[in-house]
Amino acid sequence: MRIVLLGAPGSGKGTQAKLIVEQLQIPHISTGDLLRGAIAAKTPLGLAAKEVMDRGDLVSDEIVLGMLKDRLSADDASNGFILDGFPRNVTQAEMLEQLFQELNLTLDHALLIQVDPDEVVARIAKRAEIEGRTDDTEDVVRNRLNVYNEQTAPVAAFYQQQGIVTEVLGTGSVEDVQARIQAVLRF
Ligand code: B4P
Repeated sequence: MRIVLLGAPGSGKGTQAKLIVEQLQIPHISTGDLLRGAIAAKTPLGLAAKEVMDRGDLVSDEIVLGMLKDRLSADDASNGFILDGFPRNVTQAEMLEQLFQELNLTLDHALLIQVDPDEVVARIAKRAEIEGRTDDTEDVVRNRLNVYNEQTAPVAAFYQQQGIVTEVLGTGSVEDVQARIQAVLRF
């Protein structure tokens, strides 16, 4: 099964993706995690991405797509995968569609996790205390929300035209959200 997870920063995409992969035994491919890995390894790509991520802006489409192409070609992705954090804008959605055509793949589900902006800010403030991510400060989170509304929200409309979007309420406990997703994916 090939799934795209959409939702605002802090909507629970990463949290839910980890639970879905346990059930479906397919890899969790998070562009945020791939970028943070490149930053930790201090690669040239990571150094370029860090500055952009620390502002809460989006890293260039070319960098992210290059990373993703390599990851999707790995053996463990041959039976499906969950894409978490990609596509982040309509250009990336179009690039992904082209990549799928080249690889002869189809997308089965686009899940849109819906959470209020106030809840998102509160969740990320809590994560900031625990993990200290440099893009989790309040100002940067507000910018990330603006970027989401301007650039990522239209991606849902893109997939809506293909009839593969399901909206899932992202509030309540992690288990509540998981149960809603399970009902959609039927596992
Ligand atoms: P991401 O790593 O994708 O970060 P995110 O949007 O904050 O999502 P995350 O997965 O961390 O949050 P989650 O909802 O799981 O992106 C970071 C940056 O990388 C971007 O700003 C951008 O610069 C760059 N980037 C990534 N992909 C890109 C792309 N394709 N193109 C360009 N740039 C890109 O969890 C949030 C918190 O909520 C957690 O602490 C969790 O414990 C908590 N939580 C989850 N579910 C909950 C629930 N039900 N109740 C209460 N708390 C909950």
